[in-house]
Amino acid sequence: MNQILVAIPVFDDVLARLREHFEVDSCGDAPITARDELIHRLQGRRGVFVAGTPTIDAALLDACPDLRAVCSMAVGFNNIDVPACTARGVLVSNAPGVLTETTADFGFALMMATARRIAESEHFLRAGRWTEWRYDLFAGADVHGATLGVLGMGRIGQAIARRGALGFGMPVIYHNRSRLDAAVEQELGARWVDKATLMREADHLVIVVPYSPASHHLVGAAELALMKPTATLTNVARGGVVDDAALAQALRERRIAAAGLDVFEGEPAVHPALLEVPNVVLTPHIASASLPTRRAMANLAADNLIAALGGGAGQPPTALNPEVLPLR
Ligand code: 8YV
Repeated sequence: MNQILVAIPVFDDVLARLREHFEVDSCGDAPITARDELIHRLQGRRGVFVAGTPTIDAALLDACPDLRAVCSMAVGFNNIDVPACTARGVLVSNAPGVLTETTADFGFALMMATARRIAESEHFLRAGRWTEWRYDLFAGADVHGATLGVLGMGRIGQAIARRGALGFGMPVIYHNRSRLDAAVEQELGARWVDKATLMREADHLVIVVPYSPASHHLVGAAELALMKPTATLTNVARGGVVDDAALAQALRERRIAAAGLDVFEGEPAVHPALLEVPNVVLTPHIASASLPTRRAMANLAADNLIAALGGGAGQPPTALNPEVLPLR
């Protein structure tokens, strides 16, 4: 039996499935975050089960010559150097599709919580500060009928656009490197615009673009300056796509109305300036966190590992570099 390392905590039933095919070294309840420990535990191991962490780069691969498959239960794979894996004959898989609708639900909910000031008003109530009704008490922005701007129109962006267009009567504008097919644009009622127009015209901007060096600080001070003072910004993509320091400043100066953030530069650390401003809803990277979806994500990563290394039939279902198959 091949040996694998499960480097993050995972459902017991998924672990049990893996044990049917592998000798499993599991981190238990404590994710392996220290790089030295990760390298040590990967010696002699052919596969590793990860998520959006830890980082798997060329130096780690060179230090772990037995590794042949890196299977992640996240859709985003900016923590894994895929070309370095391919060059060394290491298979990489991610977990697309299974989390699309759940993540879109959350993105839409976070946008609504941001527009309607739900977190801020809850803190006010819990603090015992609610003493009277006022016409302007936590008055925010409307969602229905407002212009939804989507930055990054992949699967999740489209699912968010669909919610806005069909459920809330929102005109949808989007910016993406490539335009959608005309038929999909029509179904979503979505119009492609350049990035500056997106920033200027969106009432509620939702960011769903994958992180790469090309999307680093895609939204910084210059972009924020284009936004309406009544607009909101929601990020369910990756930390680093937004310049968090510039965003905190824009929120403090009320140059935009509010933000909703599920992801942060350098998370789990959060930029201290963001913790100081009231007009931001902060959540700990949970957009895909419904139990059924997290289980589906974990099982998809397990399917990939089993197909790649566990004697399972067929190809790994969501390999990012199937050209390395068959594995050495
Ligand atoms: C994961 C995500 O929960 O799939 C992704 O890309 O961002 C989330 O669904 C996260 O990456 C876990 O590390």
